[in-house]
Amino acid sequence: MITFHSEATKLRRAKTELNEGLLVAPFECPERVDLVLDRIRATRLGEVEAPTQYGLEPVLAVHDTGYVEFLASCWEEWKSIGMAGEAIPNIWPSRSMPGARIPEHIEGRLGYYAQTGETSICANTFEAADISKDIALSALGQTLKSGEPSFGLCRPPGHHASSDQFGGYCFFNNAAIAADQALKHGLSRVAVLDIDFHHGNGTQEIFYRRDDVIVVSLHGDPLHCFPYYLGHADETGSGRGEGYNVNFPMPPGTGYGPWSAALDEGLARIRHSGAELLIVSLGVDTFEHDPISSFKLKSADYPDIGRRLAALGLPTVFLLEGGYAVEEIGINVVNVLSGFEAA
Ligand code: SP5
Ligand code: ZN
Repeated sequence: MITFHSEATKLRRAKTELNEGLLVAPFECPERVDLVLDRIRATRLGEVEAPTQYGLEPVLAVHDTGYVEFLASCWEEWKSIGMAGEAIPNIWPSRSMPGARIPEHIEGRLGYYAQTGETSICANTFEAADISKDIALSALGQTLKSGEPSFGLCRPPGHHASSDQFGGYCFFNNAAIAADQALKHGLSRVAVLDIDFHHGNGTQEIFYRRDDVIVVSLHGDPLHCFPYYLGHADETGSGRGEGYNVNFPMPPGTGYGPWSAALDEGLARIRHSGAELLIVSLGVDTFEHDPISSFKLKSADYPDIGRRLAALGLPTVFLLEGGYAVEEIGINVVNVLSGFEAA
């Protein structure tokens, strides 16, 4: 399987994440990329190629223009007024002050375009997000051309990013951008299967009213798990999108037995949807020792995930999302990919 990778994803090197009331070193760090890449090379999974540049048009097809302009200029503006640390949002248009107008001050704009407070914007955040989406589109291009599976070693991840908000370490929604471009290349239906521990709220929001992309997500129950406010089973899509959003929330502590049963149900939904391409939002923060998540999957479970995905028989693009348990992230990601190839 060909992997698409760029060292430029490591240009974003945030120093701070708000976690448990403290500013800590971010879980979503550049070293994650090296751990996955090292394992790809050690196992000889396949070639590693540089991405092609696709520009901003595919981004603007799923994200709001004001949001993209904000991401492009946020860090320079934040610095220019002498802010001491990284750009960390601390106020939002919340339920009691929904405020339709976009503020001019960068602090107000930062909150307007933010979902969450743990993710800071620092130097090269926009550049890394831009490369991450190029990696996703390069993987898509390869799979559309060859019919063979491909892997985009995306960083930063994408699935929490909605049409006009960043959060959960995500800025551009790589899977959504790829799904949308696949349709523009002539496919009539695409499936996004999100197996990251966290609900893919951004992907859900982007496609909620559409029937050309079926979005299936397996995740920690939002009553107990980040992102808390979206991802329930009764969110099934709206308008012509009704029936094309499928959520499988599961309680903290869920192990591979019930998780893989939900996976099979999700795969059946994708099969019946008539999707012609599968995009997998591949997070491995379902791992038992992940530092911020609470499922109990073991490294030995991941090849079986790959085998089950392969049984769908669709052209498949894997895009990296979360997974934070250092060492094992490489093993678990490559276990999925090699399980897929061995099937
Ligand atoms: C792409 C992705 O996986 N993003 C996840 C972002 C989650 N960020 C906030 C997590 C808060 C978890 N708090 C639980 C603390 C357990 N010690
Ligand atoms: Zn996650």
